[in-house]
Amino acid sequence: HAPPPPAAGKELIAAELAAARARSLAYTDMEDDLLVRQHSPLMSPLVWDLAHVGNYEELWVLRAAGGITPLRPEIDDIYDAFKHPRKDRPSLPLLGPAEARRYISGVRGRVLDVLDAVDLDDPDPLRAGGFVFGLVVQHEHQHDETMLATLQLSGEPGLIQDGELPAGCAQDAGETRSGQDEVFVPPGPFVMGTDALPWAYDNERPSHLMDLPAYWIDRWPVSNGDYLAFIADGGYDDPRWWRPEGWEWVRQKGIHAPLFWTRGGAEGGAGRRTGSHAVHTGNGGRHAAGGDGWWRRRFGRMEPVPLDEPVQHVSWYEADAYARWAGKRLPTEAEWEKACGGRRFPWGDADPRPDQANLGHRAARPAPVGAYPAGAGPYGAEQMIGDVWEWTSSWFQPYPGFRSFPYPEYSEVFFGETYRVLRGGSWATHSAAIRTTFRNWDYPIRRQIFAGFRCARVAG
Ligand code: AVJ
Ligand code: FE
Repeated sequence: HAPPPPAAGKELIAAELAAARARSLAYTDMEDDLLVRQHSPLMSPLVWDLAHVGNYEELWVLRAAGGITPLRPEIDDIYDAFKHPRKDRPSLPLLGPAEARRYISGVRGRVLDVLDAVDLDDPDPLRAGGFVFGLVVQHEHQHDETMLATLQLSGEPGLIQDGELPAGCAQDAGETRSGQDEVFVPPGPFVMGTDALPWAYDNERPSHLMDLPAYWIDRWPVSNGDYLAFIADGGYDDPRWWRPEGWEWVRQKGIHAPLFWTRGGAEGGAGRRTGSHAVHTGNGGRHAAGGDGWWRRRFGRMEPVPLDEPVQHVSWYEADAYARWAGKRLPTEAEWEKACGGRRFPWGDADPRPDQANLGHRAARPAPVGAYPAGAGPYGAEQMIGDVWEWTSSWFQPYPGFRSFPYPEYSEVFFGETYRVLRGGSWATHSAAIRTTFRNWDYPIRRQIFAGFRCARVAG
């Protein structure tokens, strides 16, 4: 198995804490009304996420690791995700935006004092290798990605900066890939999960041997162009491709395309339906090949669907149906992980370079399919990390020998046949919160997350 990267030093930890906080503050730099409003019953008001990340730091770094007397124990209940479902959070006595910012910055000052004083070689598992700091850094980035999904759902324009993909992104503008290429993964065992990565979550442990038969896996995520072929072929109207419960769901909800897509162009239904929120823009000519009559709303702006991007905002049911239509199936999470070669990242253990993966919200969208040949894994699969989360066929279940740490509500209470596993991170995922062993999960009907998929099939 790959050697562990050196345990994070204090300067690196402080820089990661600062980067996560800069991001949370940037995503909440808007009028109070937009922060306290609930944009969707699926999501918290943004001001809940903001204070929740501070409360989580207070619980884990200050109280659990630092032994510090509680600062604001009376607000613990409000920010306990298990006590109040998201739809109920607007009616809680939440800290207002200014108070939330003051609270989290006060907590953060003390967190830096704990970091100063801590011994990173302390065998206590909360402190060893800076685990508890990794816990809160990753937690904040996960909530930052959730905040982005909330802002995308809101339809509000002008709140999210749309940067350019870096020059390292290899695909020339306008080139469109059609169809799918596959890579072969030979039979044999591989080490799934990790014991070595210091910031890995309990659900990634322990590492264990998995022996898989040979299989093919798509070289790239399924693109919008690929997905349009499924739509054009009547994929949403043919029960042959769907799980019974998925079929019932698309019928009942009238679903016929990914979330945020609409047919009929700038003057069509989309603009009217989103009312004053819709601002029709071009996209710098980059997506001249896009459209096919389909438009999408992205952070409050309408644009033609770019055919060359990985499809996103599809549910597990849609991914599963597409795969069956294509004569394939979704990969298991073991197949997905083995295709990355048993390393921290598909290319090795080094941090992602800008020419290897689209991570960390450089641009507010996935990069075109084929943009990252330098990020390929040992079997040739590309864009495993970044761009879009990838649905797998697997339920979120514990690995053999799983032990809950540091608390059962991170992973353990979600195990079972309720949530499907997603892998690889999206354009909105920070590099500190992703690796080939990282496991995300959600309900199979969820579409607001930045999720797409690739297909696989058995060899022979
Ligand atoms: C791992 C993304 C499913 O957001 O529900 C945040 C992460 N856990 N706070 C979620 C999480 C506690 C979790 N996911
Ligand atoms: Fe949380």
